[in-house]
Amino acid sequence: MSDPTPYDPNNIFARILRGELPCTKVFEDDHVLAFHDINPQAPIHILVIPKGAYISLDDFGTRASDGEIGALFRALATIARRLGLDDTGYRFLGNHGINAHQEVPHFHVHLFGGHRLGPMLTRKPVEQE
Ligand code: DGP
Repeated sequence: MSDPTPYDPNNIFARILRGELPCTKVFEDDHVLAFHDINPQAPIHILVIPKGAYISLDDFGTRASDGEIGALFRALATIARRLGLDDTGYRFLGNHGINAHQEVPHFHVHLFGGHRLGPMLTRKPVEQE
């Protein structure tokens, strides 16, 4: 499913990018900003976002330049290494749309680490969905 609505320039991450809201920054380059999640779900929980206005991976993967896409993946690996997670292991995850419960409509990748992360997904019977 494509992103149904236009990019909202007043979403929380857009406001963080403009410096209107604070964040605890861990990484920044020309294309990427990364900061601690406000509600961490692991000892280390970082949000890695493009500086461009993209709603989700669907939008990013369609419209972003190769440079922006490459920068995001390189930043993920760089941040994980800087935080020492390359030794102990980590997980990166992105949500798109309703089924994945995406809350903030600016594309972001979650980076989790710092302890054993458990199974990738909780299994649930189809009839409960
Ligand atoms: P998602 O469900 O994938 O859209 O995740 C959104 C994440 O954003 C969620 O883990 C909480 C985080 N978050 C929401 N508001 C803020 C904020 O103002 N600051 C920071 N640092 N994180 C936020």
